[in-house]
Amino acid sequence: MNMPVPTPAEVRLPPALNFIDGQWVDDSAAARIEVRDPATAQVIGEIPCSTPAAVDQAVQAARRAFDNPTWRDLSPLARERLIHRFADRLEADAENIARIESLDNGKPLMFSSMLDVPYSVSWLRYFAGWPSKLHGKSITPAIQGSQHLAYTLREPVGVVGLIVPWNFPLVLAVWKLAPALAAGCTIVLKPAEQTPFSALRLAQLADEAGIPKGVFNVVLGDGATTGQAIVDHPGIQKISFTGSTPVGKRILGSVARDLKRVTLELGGKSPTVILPDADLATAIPGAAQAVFVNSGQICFAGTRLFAPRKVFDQVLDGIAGVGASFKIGPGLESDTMLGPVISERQAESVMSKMQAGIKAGAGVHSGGKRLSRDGYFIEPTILVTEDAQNPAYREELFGPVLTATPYDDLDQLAAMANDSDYGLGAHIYTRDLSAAHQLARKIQAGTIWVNTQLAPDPAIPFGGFKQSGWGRENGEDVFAHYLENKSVIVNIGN
Ligand code: TXE
Repeated sequence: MNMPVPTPAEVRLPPALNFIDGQWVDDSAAARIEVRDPATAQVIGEIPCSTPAAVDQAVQAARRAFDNPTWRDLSPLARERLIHRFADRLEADAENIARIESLDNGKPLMFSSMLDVPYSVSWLRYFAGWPSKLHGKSITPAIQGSQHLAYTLREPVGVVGLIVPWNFPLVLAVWKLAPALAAGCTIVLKPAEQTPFSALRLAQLADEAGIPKGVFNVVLGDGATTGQAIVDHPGIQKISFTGSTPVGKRILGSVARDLKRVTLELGGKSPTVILPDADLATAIPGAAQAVFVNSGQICFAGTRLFAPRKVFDQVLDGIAGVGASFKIGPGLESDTMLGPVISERQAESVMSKMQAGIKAGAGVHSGGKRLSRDGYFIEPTILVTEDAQNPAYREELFGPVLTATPYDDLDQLAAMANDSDYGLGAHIYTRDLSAAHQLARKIQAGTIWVNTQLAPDPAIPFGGFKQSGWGRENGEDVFAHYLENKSVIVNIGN
């Protein structure tokens, strides 16, 4: 598909400053971080590595906004209207913000404009419907019975710290802030230092939509200084983090100090399981998309493939063929299907983990190379191993790399799929509905996709088993993390 694409210089980036209390604010005490276009490695901006003082300024603004009657006492329907207006603004800005996302992250403009932005609008619209449906309950007390009237109130937790990674900078910011706004919380959001710009544009759009000043603040910076200052700030009541498992564990240790509420959406090593009866015309492109889209930088990417030995070569050749058909290039180039990975550090990490897997005995079916051009491009790659201890089989590579394993025994499949520290997602391909449901019950993962892939939805809970995280995003379940339940008990007896 041909679509008009701008040059990097034609993309209109928002100011590279913090957005606090509805104002652009610099942090003059902060060191600077360069932001690079991953397709060329050229510097496209410089952001502050905000200090704890700047984080405190944002937290104070968010607290004032939380206590302000213009936000606190907004009726549910008025809150809904405001979030819809925010969605309208985002929709109207779709082309601009998709360009920002593709320049900053490197992802194909086709995807940012057809997936990331429309998905983000849908998330806002879905959560815009919730404020008028968030009710407490009336409860008959078990001991006092009708002598006591008891009911629950659902109250926003307060100021929330939202920490977002670089693989879906816009989508993941909206996954977090849409339910936070619906619940009535106020926000300090830190985008990843590699991809700060779409979150800044989002804050501008929220302000234009009439979200009161101080409700949605963005603070720029790295993890160690700025992210940690958010996690440690006593004025923040809840942290929602998406990122690596080691940082998630570290955050858990930090929030223990003041028992902040926390949700963690961490790494994955999700299986794609092809059953012997599967329609390979569906399974092969599905498995390829599950691992190669977004250059493999998806937490629930299908990175471990299990296919029957009888059709193993056919499946692998098919997946490699789909990978080879994806045009590799900068996100801002027409027809690009596979962009770069996010950074030099990430490219080196993917390549060294791939090499470790090969050194430990994995065969290279296809790909395996970094492209010799500017930017951070890696070929779609398939490694083959039957050794579940191979590092490429066990570790999250977060690049366009599939580890494939043939199987003979159907009864071993669930155990093979579950042989991982992670449990974020799984894909099953089969025509046998009963086999699909049985396997879905046995696989330890937060989301199971059957005969489809990469299809998150705002109404469907998402999160991980095991070391893939704590808590659920999306759907009604997410409100457990943004609302406190308060019980009121009244003696109405004589
Ligand atoms: O992640 P980090 P990195 C995985 C993936 C990838 C690896 C490393 O395997 O290869 O992590 O990526 C902020 N307190 N995922 O190093 O460091 C940081 O500034 C508070 C999976 O980039 O976890 C950024 O905003 N915040 C994943 C965010 O955390 C801290 C998406 C993610 O960065 C912090 C990204 C701290 N101490 C990477 N340290 C997914 N689940 O989708 C860092 N941050």
